[in-house]
Amino acid sequence: MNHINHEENGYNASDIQVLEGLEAVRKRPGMYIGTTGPRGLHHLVFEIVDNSIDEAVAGYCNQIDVTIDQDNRITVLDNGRGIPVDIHPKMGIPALEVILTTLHSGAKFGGSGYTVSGGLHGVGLSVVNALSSELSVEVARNGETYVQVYQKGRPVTPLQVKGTSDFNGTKITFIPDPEIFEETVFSIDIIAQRLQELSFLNKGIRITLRDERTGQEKQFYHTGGIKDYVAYLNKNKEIVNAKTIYFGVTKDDVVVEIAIQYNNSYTENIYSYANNIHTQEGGTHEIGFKNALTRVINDYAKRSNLIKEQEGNLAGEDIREGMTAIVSVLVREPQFEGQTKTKLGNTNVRSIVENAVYENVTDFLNENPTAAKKIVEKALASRRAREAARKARELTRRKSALEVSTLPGKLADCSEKDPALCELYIVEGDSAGGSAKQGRDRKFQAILPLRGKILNVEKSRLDKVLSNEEIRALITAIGSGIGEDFDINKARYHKIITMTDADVDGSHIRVLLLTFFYRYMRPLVENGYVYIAQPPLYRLRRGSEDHYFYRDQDLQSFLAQQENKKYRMQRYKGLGEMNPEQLWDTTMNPENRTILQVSIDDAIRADQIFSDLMGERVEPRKEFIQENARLVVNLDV
Ligand code: 28F
Repeated sequence: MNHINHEENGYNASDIQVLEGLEAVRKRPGMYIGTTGPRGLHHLVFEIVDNSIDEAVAGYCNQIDVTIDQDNRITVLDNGRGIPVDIHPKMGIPALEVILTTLHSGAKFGGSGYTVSGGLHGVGLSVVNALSSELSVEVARNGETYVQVYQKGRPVTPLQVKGTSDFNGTKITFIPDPEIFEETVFSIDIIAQRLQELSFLNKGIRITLRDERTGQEKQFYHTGGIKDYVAYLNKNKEIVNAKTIYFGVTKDDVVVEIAIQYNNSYTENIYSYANNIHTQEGGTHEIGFKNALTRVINDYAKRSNLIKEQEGNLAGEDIREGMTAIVSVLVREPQFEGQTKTKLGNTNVRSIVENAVYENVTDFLNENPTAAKKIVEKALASRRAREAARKARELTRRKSALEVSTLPGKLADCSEKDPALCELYIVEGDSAGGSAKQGRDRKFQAILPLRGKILNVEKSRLDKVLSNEEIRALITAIGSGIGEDFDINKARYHKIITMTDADVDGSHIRVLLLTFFYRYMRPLVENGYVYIAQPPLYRLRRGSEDHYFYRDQDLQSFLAQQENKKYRMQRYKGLGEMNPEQLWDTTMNPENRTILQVSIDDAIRADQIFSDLMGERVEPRKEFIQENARLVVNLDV
C-alpha cells in the first residue's frame, strides 16, 4: 500500500482546527442541515449529489448513480474528474481530506464553471462527513484509485492508493449517524423527486437511482431539459401551445433558461430556480420574468389587433392563467434572501431576465401566430371570468357583512379568543366529527366536520369555488378571507389541523384541502399554520393495557419483541372506529399527539398530486391512484 505521508500520532495544528469545525456541526446539526428529522436526513444525499452536479455543470461529468443500500447506506458515484488528491500547500494534507474535514472548503475554487451547489445552508461534503457514523470516499484520478475512510468526520485511515483505473470519478458511501438522526430510513420517493428535478434542470445528465432494499430502479435522463419538465407538469392537461416556448441566454455571467407552455386549466404554475435551488419565495428572476411576459403579450395583442387600445391592458394574472413555466438561472454569487432563504436577491438578474423574455417571446409569437392567438384569447377569457368573480366576491362580502357573526352551523367553536392558542380540526365525516366534538378540549379546540369530497377545485374558477357550501363554511370558520382579500391577521386559529381517515378517500380529502390552502390561502401554509393529524393505525390490547401504533414499522418491531404475550389487535380503518376518549388520547391531546406541520413543499406536492388526480384527462387517473396511494397517504414531512 502506498501511504500518503501523515503524522504518526496526535494531531497537528491544522487537524485540531479541522476537528473543531466538524465538532460544531455535530453539536448543532440543525444550523447546517435544517433539521435532524427526515428532511435533514435526505438533505445529506442531496448535498453529496450537488457536488456531482457541480462537476457536471462545469462540463466534466454526465453520469450520476445513487444507491440506497440494504442497510440504509447511501452510495453516490459520478464520472467527473475525481476530487483532487494532491497535498494542499497550506494544510499539508491531501486536498480531498481538506474538502472532507473543513467547513465550506468546497465553496469556491478554480474560477471556471459555476459552483451551483448551495443546499439549504450552502454546506458541503464536510457536513455530511461530520454527521455520518462512517463515510468512505473513493477517487479515480491520474490513472489510480484512492480510498479513505472516516468516522464521524475524522479520518480513520490515511488516503491510500488502492489500484489503477482508466476512468475518472468520485464515489462516496456514507451511513447517517444514528446518534444524530431521529430516524435513518431513506425514502426512495423523496430522493427520486429531487433527482428527477435535477435531471430536468441539467439536461443530458444520466441519473440512476437504485434501491437495494426492494430491487427498484429508476432512471432520469432528459435531453430536452426544462422543456421536458413543463411537458411532465402538463402531462394530464389539455395543451394550448403544442410547441413549448423555450430559450436559453447567457449575459454578463448570468445563464437564463426558460420554458413556457399553456394548458387550459385556470392555475398558474411557475417554478423558478437559482443554481438548481427551487426559489419558493421567487425573487429578481421571477419578477423580471413576470414583468416582461405581461409587456410582451400586451404589445403583441395590440399590434395584431387582438385587443383594442381603449380596452386597457391585460393584467399579469390573466396572462398567467393556465401557464406552466420553468425559470432557471445560474448566478455566480447568488444572494438568497427571505424567511426560508429561497428568494433570489441579485438585482442585475432582473433586467437580464426581462430583456431575454421580451426578445425571445416576441420572436416566438411572431413565428407562431396560431399559438399566439390562442394564448391571447385565453388571457381575455380569464379577464372576463375575473371580473365576474370580483362581482361574485363583492356579493359574498356584502352578504357576510350583513351576517357578521354567523359562523357556520356545523362548526363547534372553542371558547378561547386568542387565535395563537386556538386550533381548528377539520374532520372528515359527521360521525368522526361527532366523536371529535365530544372528545376535544372545548376551551381551545374547534371542530369543523366536512361532508364527503368538498369540490373539484381544479376545474373551477374562483367564483365557483366560493359558491361551494363546504368551502364557504371553511372560509368563514377560518375568518381570514381568500385569494387577493386574504389577511393572515384575521385568521381565527393558528393551528388548522386536517384529520382524515387513513385510507385512500381520506388522503384524497387531505390532498384536496392542502391544494385549496396552497392555491387560495397560501400564507396559512407559509406561516406554518397548517397541520396534519396523525391518528393511530393499530391498537394492541392485553387486559386493560393498550398500545397504539402510528406506523406499520413500529407495530412490526413491537411485535418482534413480544413473542410470548398475546394481544388483540385492532386495525383502524377510520376515525369513526374510535370513541371520543380514544380520539382525544391518541390524536388530539397535545400532550400525547403528533401533528405534522405542512411545509410549502408538501403543499406544492399535494397540488401536483391533485392536478394529476383531477386533471382534464381521466385515463391516467386510476393508474396514478394505484401508484401513489402510499405516497398520498404518507405525505412525508
Ligand atoms: C459522489 C460525490 O463529490 N464529485 C466531485 C469533484 C471534482 C473536483 C473537485 C469535486 C479542488 C480544490 C476544491 C477535479 N479536478 N461526488 C463528488 N468531483 N471537487 S467533488 O474539486 C474540489 C476543489 O478546492 C475537481 C479539477 N478541479 C476540480
